[in-house]
Amino acid sequence: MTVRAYIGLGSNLDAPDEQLRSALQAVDRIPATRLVAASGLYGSESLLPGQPRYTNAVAALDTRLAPLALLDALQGIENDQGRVRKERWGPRTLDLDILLFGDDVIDIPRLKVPHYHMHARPFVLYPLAELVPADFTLADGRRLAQLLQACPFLGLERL
Ligand code: PH2
Ligand code: MG
Ligand code: MG
Repeated sequence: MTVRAYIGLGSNLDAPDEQLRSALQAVDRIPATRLVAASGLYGSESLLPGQPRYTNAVAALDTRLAPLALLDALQGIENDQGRVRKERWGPRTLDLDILLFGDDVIDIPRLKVPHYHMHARPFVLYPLAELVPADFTLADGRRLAQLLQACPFLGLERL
């Protein structure tokens, strides 16, 4: 069974735009997984003050992996691209988050889908909106168009 998943990409260290471009190629090489589409790149301030600006994007992929197998593969790519885990929300060369996994709602310690904070993050919602129909609804029933209206804009810039 193939599932359409959406992942959020983010970087604010070591040439963020390049980090995202190589991550997209690496995602397409995950076994049993195909990169279907990628949004443009977006720039914005970090939610945490005093950190470098972020570049973000969203990708659609089709995968036959189970959610945790996909998560393992994404964390492998984060590690390959030099991710060092120190403080929570610290600056990072690459962050790959599973936003949506088909219609699954997942709530286990390692993985929450739909992604916990996506409804309030313009750097997730605007790129996602490039990839889905206007009437798109998240697995938990929330409509993307309504989330976009309620979301702060935070000076998001399409690069
Ligand atoms: N990710 C964070 C914290 N702050 N800010 C922006 N602009 N983009 C991010 O991806 C981001 C952030 C932790 O995941
Ligand atoms: Mg993450
Ligand atoms: Mg994140």
